[in-house]
Amino acid sequence: MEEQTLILLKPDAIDRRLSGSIIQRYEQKGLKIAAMKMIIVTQKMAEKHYAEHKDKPFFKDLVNFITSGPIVAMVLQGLQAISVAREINGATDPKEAAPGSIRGDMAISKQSNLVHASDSSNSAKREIAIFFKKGEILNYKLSHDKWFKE
Ligand code: 3AN
Repeated sequence: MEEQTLILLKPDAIDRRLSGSIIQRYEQKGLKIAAMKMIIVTQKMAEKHYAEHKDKPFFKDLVNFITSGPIVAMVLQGLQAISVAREINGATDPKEAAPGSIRGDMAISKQSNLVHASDSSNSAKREIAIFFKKGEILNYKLSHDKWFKE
């Protein structure tokens, strides 16, 4: 099934000049960029995005980190995009993330783990709406799309 998912390249990804290498991994797998922009996340957006973690001890650090510098937000689209993007990212704790995943290859700290990807279809809908207006998500075909079947 075609899905859309929200991806964030967190401030450490930009700071370490890794955005190109990270985006390449999603693209080369076969996910399509439906929307993309660079922004500085406001406190309000961060608290909304991480609402499910608001009672966790690391919530304040999480919000401080994601608002600490520019990020790249993207909507990626494709077959099973939600689970595929999370596989590409690797486990939340980069020390446990499989080699070959973004976190497995490029990160070591749980806080500074480079990327975010929505964890379910409900989260994807909710999170995409925090970062993008409807008109910013483009509906277009790539020449190979018609051959992409489950
Ligand atoms: P994921 O990003 O893999 O979906 P979540 O949703 O469990 O992980 O956690 C959201 C973010 O919170 C993670 N990306 C990570 O940066 C941070 N985080 C999760 N657990 C911890 C922790 N124990 N200590 C510090 N930061 C954490």
